[in-house]
Amino acid sequence: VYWQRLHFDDEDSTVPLLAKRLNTSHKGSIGMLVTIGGNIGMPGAIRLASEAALRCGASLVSVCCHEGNQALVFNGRPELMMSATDVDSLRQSNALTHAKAIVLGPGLGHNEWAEQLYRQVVTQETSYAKPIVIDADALSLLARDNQLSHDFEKLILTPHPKEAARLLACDTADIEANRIESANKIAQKYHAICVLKGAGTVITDGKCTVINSSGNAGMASGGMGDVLSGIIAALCMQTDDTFYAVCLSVFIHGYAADILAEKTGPRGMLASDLFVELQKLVNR
Ligand code: NPW
Ligand code: AMP
Ligand code: MG
Repeated sequence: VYWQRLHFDDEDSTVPLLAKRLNTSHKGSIGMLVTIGGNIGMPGAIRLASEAALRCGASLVSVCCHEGNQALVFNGRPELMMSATDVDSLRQSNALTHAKAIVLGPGLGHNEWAEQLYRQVVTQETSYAKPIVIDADALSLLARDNQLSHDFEKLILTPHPKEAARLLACDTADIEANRIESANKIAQKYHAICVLKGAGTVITDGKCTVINSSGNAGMASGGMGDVLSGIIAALCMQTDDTFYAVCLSVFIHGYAADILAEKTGPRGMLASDLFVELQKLVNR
């Protein structure tokens, strides 16, 4: 229903994908996204998520990454801000309180540093009503937790099949054999919107389920999922309809890759190649 209403595939469509930005919009009204991840060895993941968010219209993006990765994460992208480098500086910065949305997980890792950051976000009361995207290693930490101690109003989980298997304590093959049912189980278990990634990404809030039609095998390359987490957060900051924002994010993520694949073929596509097309799509 969503896809038909939006004419996503129609180049000439006059229906904008997102509401037009008001002439009076300012960076304060659109707000700040806080991204948390980028442990040693994985600066790229949080950089990709953060830069994707900027390209999709998040006004301010403030990154919390490992101290040893700062130079790499901010290199060549001075628009990015730095909120913190560990849980103590994150608390001191009040960034979580000021954030309009949060991405937790790209390149986060599983060590003590990561665990503390994860714990801070999921126990912080000011996070309960905000869009929070939990991705990548934060999904593994969530799976270890089994449940969250509080309900979040706008929680979005973006597992690939292996991460989904961790969340449901089953095998990847079970997930792949029952993708729609698996996504629904995750949505219900965690009171969240579940985005079960892979060809034909399933998006569900446990009531309404959508299967994405865009994307291609060129997306089987490192960092693609990290980009998606940034897109979702950015779009959630720009509409109150969180489910729509998530569906639209998944669609434009794949559609940007389809546009690229048409030009160059799927092999060798890089996650950061999507940025130029994404920026055009969010203005369509
Ligand atoms: P297999 O091999 O089939 O058993 P992990 P990760 C499976 C960061 N990154 N269908 C497949 O398992 C992330 O943000 C950093 C079926 C695969 O081997 C995370 O923080 C980058 N199976 C961290 O790395 C770029 C599928 O899952 C295994 C599947 C670990 O994330 C890369 C991998 O899962 C990366 O994003 C599918 N569609 N997709 C950077 N530049 O900094 C995946 N699998 O063990 O959770 O590891 O996803 O690589
Ligand atoms: P991740 O495994 O977290 O890096 O996420 C990979 C991203 O690329 C997800 O959004 C997947 O849905 C997408 N993707 C990977 N392979 C394909 C494929 N063959 N067709 C469509 N989308 C894909
Ligand atoms: Mg991933």
